[in-house]
Amino acid sequence: MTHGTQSGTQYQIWGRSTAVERVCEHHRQLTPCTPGGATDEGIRADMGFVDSALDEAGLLNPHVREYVAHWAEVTGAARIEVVDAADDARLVAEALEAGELMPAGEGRYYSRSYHKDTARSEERTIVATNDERHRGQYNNWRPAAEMRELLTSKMRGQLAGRTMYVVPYLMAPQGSPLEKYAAGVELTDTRTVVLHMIRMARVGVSSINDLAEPDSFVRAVHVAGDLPNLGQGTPEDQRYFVTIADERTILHYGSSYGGNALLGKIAHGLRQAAFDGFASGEFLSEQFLLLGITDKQTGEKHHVVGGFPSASGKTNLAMTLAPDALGDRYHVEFYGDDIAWIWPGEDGRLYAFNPEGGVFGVAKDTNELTNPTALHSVDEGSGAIFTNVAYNPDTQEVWWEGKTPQPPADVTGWEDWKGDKIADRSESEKDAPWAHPNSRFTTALSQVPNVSPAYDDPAGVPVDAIIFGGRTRDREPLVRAIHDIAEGVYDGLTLGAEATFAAEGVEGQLRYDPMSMRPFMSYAEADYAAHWLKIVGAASQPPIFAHVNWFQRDAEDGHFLWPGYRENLRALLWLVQLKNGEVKGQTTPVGIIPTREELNLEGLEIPDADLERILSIDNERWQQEIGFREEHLRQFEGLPEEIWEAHRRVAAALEDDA
Ligand code: OXD
Ligand code: MN
Repeated sequence: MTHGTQSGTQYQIWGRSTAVERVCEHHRQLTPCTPGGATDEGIRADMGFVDSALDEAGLLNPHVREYVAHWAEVTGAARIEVVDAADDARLVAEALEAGELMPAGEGRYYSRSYHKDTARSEERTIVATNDERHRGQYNNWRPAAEMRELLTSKMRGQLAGRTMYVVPYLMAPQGSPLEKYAAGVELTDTRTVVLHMIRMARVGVSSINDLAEPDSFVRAVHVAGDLPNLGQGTPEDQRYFVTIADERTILHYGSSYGGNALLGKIAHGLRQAAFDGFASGEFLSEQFLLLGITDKQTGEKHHVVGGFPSASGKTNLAMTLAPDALGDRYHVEFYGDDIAWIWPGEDGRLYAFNPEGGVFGVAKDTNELTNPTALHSVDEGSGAIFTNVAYNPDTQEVWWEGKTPQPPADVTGWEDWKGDKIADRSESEKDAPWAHPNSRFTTALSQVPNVSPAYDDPAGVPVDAIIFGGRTRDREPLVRAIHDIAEGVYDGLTLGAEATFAAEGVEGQLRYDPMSMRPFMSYAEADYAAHWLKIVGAASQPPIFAHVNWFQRDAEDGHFLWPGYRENLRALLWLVQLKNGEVKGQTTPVGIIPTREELNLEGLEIPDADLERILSIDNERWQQEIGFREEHLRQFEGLPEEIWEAHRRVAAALEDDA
């Protein structure tokens, strides 16, 4: 493997690309076959074009070859192109030429998705297996055979006359102990999906040629379909996003956006990997950030992983810098903002790495205050791709809500995320957002200014703390730490965020999102809880657990009681000190919280009353919460007794303390 630089971006280079067309030999012409132009026998005879493409690319793995040939035949692809990260510049040039990308300054690009294809769709996402015991509350379980047949019929013939890109990838640093779960081959009909995969994974044939178990790779097929005619969100919705977990096959039909289409990320990196981790008993795959904190005075380094439901600040925390006042002493390093694979190491500690190669971050509200690191990771020359933000083709600038307090004053040239001119908006349209709320930036990890030099280390890093953080306007203190493993896992299972509007739920009740994995659960929640107990329990030096909350508000005027953003590091520093036995904290029924004196507030002004509130426990609200939790956990039949015991211990401690 070598490294190459394109427009200032470093990509890992694994090999060469190749494209070979299906040639209609029975017509003796060197043109791609057209739909309906050949008999079945003719098509089969013509499948030699697949072999030629794979030969030319040096793709030797016989199982991969068979898989590619199978889906080339099903989809009727006219042309096969095997992709390597080194193809990026050429593919970008082709996408610019085709209008799929537009330039957004030097070495940066802009794209729009179909306007009804802008987010993951949880209702259309299914985990299928051959065993109904995998049915859970959240995974929309269906039988494997039924889904394979349905998806095959949807994909049949869809690539007639078109290219099928073959994207071999690795969701792990090369050489990691979990490599056997990391290899995959995405087949896709969409060039911008290929460009995203190059940024989000390690792409090239060497990732699948030299597998210790050559048949151990994820088969991931993506067909976008006819986007304007898929009935998105209607009773006739045609979209299906299916992971057949026990066959390690992913079949996604009907989208070209984000996790629906970049199959290495969520479908493989989370759903499939979570299932593999459970089935093998070897690891956890979680929607977690991963960061490192170095104390420059002592040289000690600690690593934190953590799960946060959407809109609870996960990416901002993952990419945080130390607050200015503490910057001389502490350095924070970024490893990952969305996925961590976690396993027990031989030394008795838990280890983790980020399986992704890039960041697919939400653009909205990203600015110099909330996340300067993210902003600089998409600087000119970064190779970043923006999707569905606002765009000015005259100046090649991009903008999204919250990038600056106000949108550009001079609207000349500006277009909203759908491509409509801002200047042409009618009075009733003028307050509509310029960017889609789920607009994104995609950039390689290597572009993040404070990325750890060890981000690509296959050995991973030892985990000192596992944190969960929701968005809760009252009740949850700034940080509460939990030493007991079962209580920690129980806390993760009861993680949630407040419904955004009271109308979405009962006031003060959370939308529970266990471990922030609700949309990615691939097997039954009771087994998931047991697997967590097993993996963390296997560590003789387990990490400390904690729950954090940056979002408590004043009951009267609603102001946030804690300033958030970079200041959040102060809560993590206290947690690390607690783990190291340097502070004791105060014990409460729901965990250990810092005393005022223990929290490092150097350089931070915060009113006494606010501090008091975020460092105390509201027993009455907690007792109400215990009732909600009980209802939530009851859905999971067969939940391990340790989890129920933890629940009863916390409930009894609250009663005693009332
Ligand atoms: C998500 C993502 O949808 O990370 O959670 O893209
Ligand atoms: Mn995510």
